[in-house]
Amino acid sequence: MSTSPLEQGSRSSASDMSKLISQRDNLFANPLGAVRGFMFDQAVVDVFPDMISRSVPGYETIIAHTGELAARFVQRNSNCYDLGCSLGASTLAIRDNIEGREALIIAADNSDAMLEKCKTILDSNHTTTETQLVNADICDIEINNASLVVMNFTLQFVPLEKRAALLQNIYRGLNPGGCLIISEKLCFEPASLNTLLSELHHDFKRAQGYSDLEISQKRDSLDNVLVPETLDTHIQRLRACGFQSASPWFQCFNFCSLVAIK
Ligand code: GEK
Repeated sequence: MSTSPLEQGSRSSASDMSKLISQRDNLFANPLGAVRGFMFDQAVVDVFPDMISRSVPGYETIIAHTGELAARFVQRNSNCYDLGCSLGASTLAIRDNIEGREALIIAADNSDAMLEKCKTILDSNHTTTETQLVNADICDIEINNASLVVMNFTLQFVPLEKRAALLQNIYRGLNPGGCLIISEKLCFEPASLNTLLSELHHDFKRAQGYSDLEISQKRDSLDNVLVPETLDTHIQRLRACGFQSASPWFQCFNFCSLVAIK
Protein backbone atom coordinates (compact mmCIF):
# COMPACT_ATOMS: atom_id res chain seq x y z
CA MET A 1 0.00 0.00 0.00
CA SER A 2 1.60 3.29 -1.06
CA THR A 3 1.37 6.51 0.92
CA SER A 4 0.69 9.90 -0.56
CA PRO A 5 3.76 12.00 -1.31
CA LEU A 6 1.77 14.86 0.20
CA GLU A 7 1.71 12.98 3.49
CA GLN A 8 5.48 12.68 3.19
CA GLY A 9 5.64 16.45 2.65
CA SER A 10 7.60 16.05 -0.56
CA ARG A 11 5.10 17.52 -3.02
CA SER A 12 3.02 20.60 -2.62
CA SER A 13 1.12 21.88 -5.61
CA ALA A 14 -2.50 21.15 -6.41
CA SER A 15 -1.76 19.76 -9.83
CA ASP A 16 0.52 17.27 -8.12
CA MET A 17 -2.19 16.43 -5.64
CA SER A 18 -4.71 15.38 -8.26
CA LYS A 19 -2.18 12.91 -9.67
CA LEU A 20 -1.34 11.42 -6.28
CA ILE A 21 -2.09 7.83 -5.52
CA SER A 22 -2.94 7.73 -1.83
CA GLN A 23 -4.31 4.24 -1.30
CA ARG A 24 -5.86 2.45 -4.24
CA ASP A 25 -9.64 2.71 -4.25
CA ASN A 26 -11.00 -0.82 -3.89
CA LEU A 27 -13.99 0.06 -1.69
CA PHE A 28 -16.44 -1.54 -4.11
CA ALA A 29 -14.23 -4.36 -5.40
CA ASN A 30 -15.87 -7.19 -3.43
CA PRO A 31 -19.58 -8.12 -3.52
CA LEU A 32 -21.26 -6.02 -0.81
CA GLY A 33 -24.74 -7.55 -0.77
CA ALA A 34 -26.86 -4.52 0.11
CA VAL A 35 -24.90 -1.44 -1.00
CA ARG A 36 -25.31 1.45 1.45
CA GLY A 37 -25.63 5.09 0.43
CA PHE A 38 -22.31 6.78 -0.31
CA MET A 39 -20.78 8.74 2.59
CA PHE A 40 -17.63 10.85 2.86
CA ASP A 41 -16.25 8.83 5.77
CA GLN A 42 -12.70 7.80 6.75
CA ALA A 43 -12.67 4.88 4.29
CA VAL A 44 -13.39 7.26 1.41
CA VAL A 45 -10.91 9.86 2.69
CA ASP A 46 -8.15 7.22 2.70
CA VAL A 47 -8.60 6.55 -1.04
CA PHE A 48 -10.02 9.88 -2.17
CA PRO A 49 -7.29 11.21 -4.52
CA ASP A 50 -7.17 7.86 -6.33
CA MET A 51 -10.98 7.54 -6.38
CA ILE A 52 -11.69 10.97 -7.82
CA SER A 53 -8.92 10.94 -10.40
CA ARG A 54 -9.95 7.49 -11.73
CA SER A 55 -13.69 8.32 -11.60
CA VAL A 56 -14.00 11.85 -12.95
CA PRO A 57 -12.72 12.37 -16.50
CA GLY A 58 -11.00 15.73 -16.69
CA TYR A 59 -10.60 16.15 -12.92
CA GLU A 60 -6.93 17.20 -13.12
CA THR A 61 -7.69 19.63 -15.96
CA ILE A 62 -10.54 21.22 -14.01
CA ILE A 63 -8.42 21.63 -10.87
CA ALA A 64 -5.52 23.12 -12.81
CA HIS A 65 -7.80 25.60 -14.60
CA THR A 66 -9.47 26.51 -11.31
CA GLY A 67 -6.04 27.88 -10.40
CA GLU A 68 -5.77 29.76 -13.67
CA LEU A 69 -9.23 31.27 -13.23
CA ALA A 70 -8.22 32.28 -9.70
CA ALA A 71 -5.21 34.10 -11.14
CA ARG A 72 -7.57 36.06 -13.41
CA PHE A 73 -10.40 36.81 -11.02
CA VAL A 74 -9.16 36.99 -7.43
CA GLN A 75 -9.15 40.62 -6.34
CA ARG A 76 -6.88 42.10 -3.66
CA ASN A 77 -8.27 41.90 -0.12
CA SER A 78 -11.23 39.80 -1.21
CA ASN A 79 -12.53 36.38 -0.12
CA CYS A 80 -12.37 33.12 -2.10
CA TYR A 81 -14.64 30.23 -1.20
CA ASP A 82 -13.94 26.54 -1.90
CA LEU A 83 -17.29 24.92 -1.10
CA GLY A 84 -17.03 21.16 -0.57
CA CYS A 85 -13.24 21.36 -0.35
CA SER A 86 -12.61 17.64 0.44
CA LEU A 87 -8.81 17.34 0.72
CA GLY A 88 -8.18 20.85 -0.56
CA ALA A 89 -7.21 20.27 -4.20
CA SER A 90 -9.02 23.40 -5.42
CA THR A 91 -7.82 25.46 -2.45
CA LEU A 92 -4.22 24.49 -3.23
CA ALA A 93 -4.70 25.37 -6.90
CA ILE A 94 -6.13 28.77 -5.92
CA ARG A 95 -3.39 29.42 -3.34
CA ASP A 96 -0.66 28.61 -5.85
CA ASN A 97 -1.96 31.40 -8.08
CA ILE A 98 -2.83 34.30 -5.76
CA GLU A 99 0.24 34.78 -3.56
CA GLY A 100 0.58 38.34 -2.35
CA ARG A 101 -2.99 39.47 -3.04
CA GLU A 102 -3.93 39.56 0.67
CA ALA A 103 -6.95 37.41 -0.13
CA LEU A 104 -8.59 35.06 2.37
CA ILE A 105 -9.59 31.53 1.31
CA ILE A 106 -12.54 29.97 3.13
CA ALA A 107 -12.58 26.21 2.48
CA ALA A 108 -15.72 24.48 3.73
CA ASP A 109 -16.86 20.89 4.02
CA ASN A 110 -19.22 19.01 6.32
CA SER A 111 -17.19 15.78 6.56
CA ASP A 112 -15.08 15.66 9.74
CA ALA A 113 -12.81 13.02 8.20
CA MET A 114 -12.18 15.09 5.06
CA LEU A 115 -11.45 18.24 7.04
CA GLU A 116 -9.02 16.53 9.39
CA LYS A 117 -6.90 15.23 6.50
CA CYS A 118 -7.35 18.47 4.54
CA LYS A 119 -5.86 20.42 7.46
CA THR A 120 -2.76 18.19 7.45
CA ILE A 121 -2.34 18.67 3.70
CA LEU A 122 -2.83 22.44 3.77
CA ASP A 123 -0.54 22.84 6.77
CA SER A 124 2.26 21.04 4.89
CA ASN A 125 1.98 23.45 1.96
CA HIS A 126 3.72 26.77 2.52
CA THR A 127 1.75 29.88 1.65
CA THR A 128 1.32 33.46 2.73
CA THR A 129 -2.40 33.36 1.85
CA GLU A 130 -4.60 32.99 4.93
CA THR A 131 -6.86 29.94 4.70
CA GLN A 132 -9.75 29.18 7.04
CA LEU A 133 -11.10 25.63 7.16
CA VAL A 134 -14.77 25.62 8.07
CA ASN A 135 -16.82 22.61 9.16
CA ALA A 136 -20.28 23.53 7.93
CA ASP A 137 -23.10 22.77 5.55
CA ILE A 138 -22.37 24.99 2.56
CA CYS A 139 -26.07 25.93 2.49
CA ASP A 140 -25.55 27.74 5.83
CA ILE A 141 -22.39 29.66 4.96
CA GLU A 142 -22.38 33.42 4.71
CA ILE A 143 -20.69 34.60 1.50
CA ASN A 144 -19.35 38.13 1.38
CA ASN A 145 -16.72 40.25 -0.40
CA ALA A 146 -16.14 37.27 -2.72
CA SER A 147 -14.16 37.50 -5.94
CA LEU A 148 -14.16 33.71 -6.50
CA VAL A 149 -16.49 30.92 -5.40
CA VAL A 150 -15.66 27.35 -6.40
CA MET A 151 -17.95 24.35 -6.15
CA ASN A 152 -16.01 21.54 -7.80
CA PHE A 153 -18.29 18.47 -7.75
CA THR A 154 -20.20 19.55 -4.63
CA LEU A 155 -23.53 21.02 -5.78
CA GLN A 156 -24.48 17.57 -7.07
CA PHE A 157 -24.61 16.37 -3.43
CA VAL A 158 -26.80 19.25 -2.18
CA PRO A 159 -30.52 18.42 -1.94
CA LEU A 160 -32.30 19.63 -5.09
CA GLU A 161 -34.66 21.90 -3.18
CA LYS A 162 -31.73 23.79 -1.59
CA ARG A 163 -29.72 24.46 -4.75
CA ALA A 164 -31.47 27.67 -5.90
CA ALA A 165 -31.15 29.35 -2.49
CA LEU A 166 -27.47 28.37 -2.27
CA LEU A 167 -26.76 29.91 -5.67
CA GLN A 168 -28.72 33.08 -4.82
CA ASN A 169 -26.64 33.38 -1.65
CA ILE A 170 -23.45 33.04 -3.70
CA TYR A 171 -24.63 35.62 -6.24
CA ARG A 172 -25.41 38.11 -3.45
CA GLY A 173 -21.99 37.58 -1.86
CA LEU A 174 -19.94 37.96 -5.04
CA ASN A 175 -18.41 41.32 -5.85
CA PRO A 176 -19.17 42.78 -9.30
CA GLY A 177 -16.89 40.99 -11.76
CA GLY A 178 -16.61 38.02 -9.39
CA CYS A 179 -16.47 34.47 -10.71
CA LEU A 180 -18.32 31.29 -9.79
CA ILE A 181 -16.98 27.91 -10.95
CA ILE A 182 -19.35 24.94 -10.77
CA SER A 183 -18.15 21.49 -11.82
CA GLU A 184 -20.75 18.73 -11.97
CA LYS A 185 -21.79 15.38 -13.30
CA LEU A 186 -24.61 16.03 -15.78
CA CYS A 187 -27.62 14.12 -17.02
CA PHE A 188 -28.97 14.44 -20.55
CA GLU A 189 -32.18 14.31 -22.52
CA PRO A 190 -33.34 12.28 -24.32
CA ALA A 191 -32.66 9.09 -22.34
CA SER A 192 -30.71 7.56 -25.26
CA LEU A 193 -28.16 10.40 -25.05
CA ASN A 194 -27.93 9.97 -21.29
CA THR A 195 -27.24 6.27 -21.78
CA LEU A 196 -24.53 6.98 -24.37
CA LEU A 197 -22.68 9.48 -22.15
CA SER A 198 -23.02 7.22 -19.08
CA GLU A 199 -21.60 4.32 -21.08
CA LEU A 200 -18.68 6.46 -22.25
CA HIS A 201 -18.04 7.36 -18.60
CA HIS A 202 -18.16 3.68 -17.59
CA ASP A 203 -15.71 2.87 -20.42
CA PHE A 204 -13.42 5.54 -18.96
CA LYS A 205 -13.67 3.92 -15.52
CA ARG A 206 -12.94 0.47 -16.97
CA ALA A 207 -9.88 1.91 -18.71
CA GLN A 208 -8.82 3.29 -15.30
CA GLY A 209 -8.88 -0.25 -13.88
CA TYR A 210 -12.34 -0.41 -12.26
CA SER A 211 -14.21 -3.71 -12.73
CA ASP A 212 -17.84 -3.98 -13.81
CA LEU A 213 -18.71 -4.95 -10.21
CA GLU A 214 -16.99 -1.85 -8.82
CA ILE A 215 -18.73 0.36 -11.37
CA SER A 216 -22.19 -1.04 -10.67
CA GLN A 217 -21.85 -1.09 -6.84
CA LYS A 218 -20.54 2.50 -6.81
CA ARG A 219 -23.41 3.57 -9.06
CA ASP A 220 -25.93 1.96 -6.66
CA SER A 221 -24.22 3.64 -3.70
CA LEU A 222 -24.46 7.08 -5.34
CA ASP A 223 -28.09 6.62 -6.37
CA ASN A 224 -30.14 9.46 -4.78
CA VAL A 225 -26.96 10.77 -3.10
CA LEU A 226 -25.36 12.34 -6.18
CA VAL A 227 -28.25 13.83 -8.14
CA PRO A 228 -27.16 15.23 -11.51
CA GLU A 229 -29.09 17.83 -13.48
CA THR A 230 -29.03 18.86 -17.13
CA LEU A 231 -26.75 21.62 -18.41
CA ASP A 232 -29.90 23.56 -19.29
CA THR A 233 -31.14 23.41 -15.70
CA HIS A 234 -27.81 24.74 -14.44
CA ILE A 235 -27.71 27.60 -16.94
CA GLN A 236 -31.37 28.60 -16.38
CA ARG A 237 -30.90 28.63 -12.60
CA LEU A 238 -27.74 30.73 -12.87
CA ARG A 239 -29.57 33.22 -15.10
CA ALA A 240 -32.51 33.34 -12.69
CA CYS A 241 -30.05 34.24 -9.91
CA GLY A 242 -28.78 37.17 -11.97
CA PHE A 243 -25.70 35.71 -13.70
CA GLN A 244 -25.97 37.02 -17.24
CA SER A 245 -22.66 35.42 -18.26
CA ALA A 246 -22.72 31.69 -17.66
CA SER A 247 -21.25 28.97 -19.84
CA PRO A 248 -19.52 25.61 -19.75
CA TRP A 249 -15.79 25.98 -20.30
CA PHE A 250 -15.01 22.24 -20.14
CA GLN A 251 -16.86 19.00 -20.76
CA CYS A 252 -15.77 15.39 -20.99
CA PHE A 253 -18.58 12.85 -21.41
CA ASN A 254 -21.10 13.56 -18.62
CA PHE A 255 -18.80 15.79 -16.54
CA CYS A 256 -18.77 19.52 -17.04
CA SER A 257 -17.36 22.69 -15.53
CA LEU A 258 -19.21 25.99 -15.80
CA VAL A 259 -18.09 29.52 -15.25
CA ALA A 260 -20.47 32.31 -14.28
CA ILE A 261 -19.50 35.96 -13.90
CA LYS A 262 -21.43 38.52 -11.85
C1 GEK B 1 -12.18 18.52 -5.17
N1 GEK B 1 -14.07 19.90 -4.44
O1 GEK B 1 -11.27 17.75 -4.87
N2 GEK B 1 -21.92 21.02 2.83
C2 GEK B 1 -20.57 20.92 2.90
N3 GEK B 1 -19.86 19.98 2.22
C3 GEK B 1 -20.56 19.09 1.49
C4 GEK B 1 -21.95 19.13 1.39
C5 GEK B 1 -22.64 20.15 2.10
N4 GEK B 1 -23.98 20.27 2.06
N5 GEK B 1 -22.37 18.11 0.58
C6 GEK B 1 -21.25 17.47 0.19
N6 GEK B 1 -20.16 18.05 0.75
C7 GEK B 1 -13.35 18.65 -4.24
C8 GEK B 1 -14.20 17.42 -4.42
S1 GEK B 1 -16.21 15.91 -3.37
C9 GEK B 1 -16.78 15.36 -4.90
C10 GEK B 1 -15.54 17.51 -3.79
C11 GEK B 1 -16.84 13.91 -5.08
C12 GEK B 1 -18.75 17.71 0.55
C13 GEK B 1 -18.39 16.24 0.83
O2 GEK B 1 -18.14 16.02 2.20
C14 GEK B 1 -17.18 16.04 -0.06
O3 GEK B 1 -15.98 16.28 0.63
C15 GEK B 1 -17.37 17.07 -1.19
O4 GEK B 1 -18.47 17.89 -0.82
C16 GEK B 1 -17.66 16.45 -2.55
O5 GEK B 1 -12.21 19.15 -6.22
O6 GEK B 1 -16.42 13.13 -4.20
O7 GEK B 1 -17.37 13.51 -6.18
